[in-house]
Amino acid sequence: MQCNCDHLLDSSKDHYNNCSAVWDERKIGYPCPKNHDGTLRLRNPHLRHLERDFIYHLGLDTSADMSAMFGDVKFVCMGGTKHRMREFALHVRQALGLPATDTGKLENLTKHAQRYAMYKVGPVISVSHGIGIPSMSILLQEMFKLLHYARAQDPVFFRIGTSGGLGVPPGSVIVSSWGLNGTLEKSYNIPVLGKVRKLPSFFDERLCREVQSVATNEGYTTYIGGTMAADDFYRGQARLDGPFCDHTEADKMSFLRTLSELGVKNIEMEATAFSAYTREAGVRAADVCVTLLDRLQGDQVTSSKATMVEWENRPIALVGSFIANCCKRRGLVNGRQ
Ligand code: R2B
Ligand code: URA
Repeated sequence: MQCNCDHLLDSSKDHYNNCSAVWDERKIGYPCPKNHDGTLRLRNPHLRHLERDFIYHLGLDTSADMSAMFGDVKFVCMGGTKHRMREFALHVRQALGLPATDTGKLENLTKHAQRYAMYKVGPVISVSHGIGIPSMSILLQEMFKLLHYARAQDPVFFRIGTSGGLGVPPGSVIVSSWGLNGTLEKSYNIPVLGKVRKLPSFFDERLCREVQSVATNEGYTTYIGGTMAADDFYRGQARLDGPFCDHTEADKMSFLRTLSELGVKNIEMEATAFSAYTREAGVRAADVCVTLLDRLQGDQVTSSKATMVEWENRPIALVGSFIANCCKRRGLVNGRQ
């Protein structure tokens, strides 16, 4: 098989994980789902029988001209809140030097669906995913379908978010190398037809390094490290400040130290499913989160609004400048809007 890496930043000679040349070596168990032209092949034969596919939570269906609407998409950036993803879209519009629409407003493309907010600026989609794996993974799967129907080539996915840090100063940025679930496995475990399926939860190493390489790190550090994805903010993250708590401070500290020894740098609520599903789809992805506190020092998020805004801008700026660098290198800045 020939290498079909598209060398986003040329930071190293390693292949991306979804390169056809290395896919089989990685013994994933099924052929590379990426076509040679970089479009996504979905591994679901049932989809062929659908005359029209309703992508319910996005309020779109395949009677629309998906290629005209989304065929030029190269980057999809997801994050928890509608507000943050609107800010990200505005940031990217400026970073890519794209003109504003006549009204200056960004159109939410999910229209009547109301669940998520999705914006498109040039070759970039910015879309909110809510909190936690179920909400994020529905959106992620619908984005795969949308980009498949649109025949978008080699799309790269990002998640920008917040997290609790482990032994790093608050305001640090973590690019996740893998996701760890609540029972300390590097997998996303999902029950299917009454049986638990375990999907490995690793991110693309080369993409992680490329993202870290564009960090300016002005006054803070950008680390690459493991990320625990919990299914809860309180007990599930060993907090002592939830409405229910049946563990002691010593239990909490011992658990957090174990995580730290395993290489976990932060705790959030999506990394396992995000890495596992993007890997299964043959899509490269990076999870970039700022830490709002050091969990070895406490549980409550107490920073001021101004500090929080400044910290939340760090993943926006980092992913924004990664995308701007890639677009510049490839002369991609005059995409449709
Ligand atoms: C980080 O922050 C959210 C919970 O406050 C959740 O989406 C996450 O991963
Ligand atoms: N988000 C989380 O999931 N955990 C934190 O501690 C902070 C933000």
